[in-house]
Amino acid sequence: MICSKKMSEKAIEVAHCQRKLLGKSVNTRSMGLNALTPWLAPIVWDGTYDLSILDKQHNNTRIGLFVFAVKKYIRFLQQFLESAERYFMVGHKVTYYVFTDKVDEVVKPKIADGRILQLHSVVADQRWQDVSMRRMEILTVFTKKHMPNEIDYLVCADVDMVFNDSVGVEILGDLVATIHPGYFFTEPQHFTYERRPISAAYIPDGEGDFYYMAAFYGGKVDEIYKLSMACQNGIIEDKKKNIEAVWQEESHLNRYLVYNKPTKVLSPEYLWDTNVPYKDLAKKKRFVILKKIYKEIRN
Ligand code: 4GW
Ligand code: MN
Repeated sequence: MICSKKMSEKAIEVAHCQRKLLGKSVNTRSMGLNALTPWLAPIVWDGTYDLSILDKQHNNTRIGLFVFAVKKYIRFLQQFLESAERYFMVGHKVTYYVFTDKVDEVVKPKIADGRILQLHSVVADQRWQDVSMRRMEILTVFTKKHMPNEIDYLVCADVDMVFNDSVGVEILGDLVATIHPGYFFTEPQHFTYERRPISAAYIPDGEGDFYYMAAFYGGKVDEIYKLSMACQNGIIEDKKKNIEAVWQEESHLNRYLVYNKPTKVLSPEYLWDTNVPYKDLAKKKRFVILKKIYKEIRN
């Protein structure tokens, strides 16, 4: 017992060193390779936690998975849900909150006991930027009205993704965000934050820790309420000025997270892009970005 515990500790150290070496070999920033942020939030990597302990702690936890599948993106939904049944919070109480303009066209997957699929109708905005940003508005409504009675934690995801390995309760925390796989080794001055002071999403040079991707984040329901309110208010302020942040709601999310530090950060294992050159960085590719053929998804 003692021996195997020692060995697993060693494995964490070795994996950590390997990541650090990889970072050095490409001569770039290595902050995200740590297992802790400078404000002492864990950065979740495979091997840094014991799921059997966490599963027991979350025995009664109810988890929501929020996703939009509007217009042509409905094509991704079936595979998304089927892969979530295989890998997302297996054994826990899960409610899927699916928003679509085509409720009748949804192919319902076989869902395990203790899991619920909620289908909700949402308007189909004309501009894709508005479809993507609409998610913040819907979040402000649902995290206030319905979700507080239904779930404890909410996880928000893009639909053009597939679960490819386990994603469990190790990702739960008050406020959780995932490092963008494309900006993993990037110095903060090169992050694609919104840099125009006129925008509500503005982040001045010298501020900010990570570039987070809006395709996977979550937290306690009341924390996501606060986050979505802040982002939605920023989006409205910008619209009044006839401007739009460079990466829409992702820019507002990043701004929020500079001043409201996440309590847990997910490594790129949780947002894996097969285009990323450092393949060895993540042993588990848990939630993978699908390659899109733009002429198939443009509305
Ligand atoms: C370009 O033609 C489009 S359409 C860009 C986004 C579109 C879109 C996005 C859409 O038509 N319907 C939709 O439901 N969405 C939702 O917004 C969906 O959940 C999607 O995953 C999310 C963000 O859009 P995206 O995945 O295309 O963004 P990136 O490229 O940053 O992953
Ligand atoms: Mn996406």
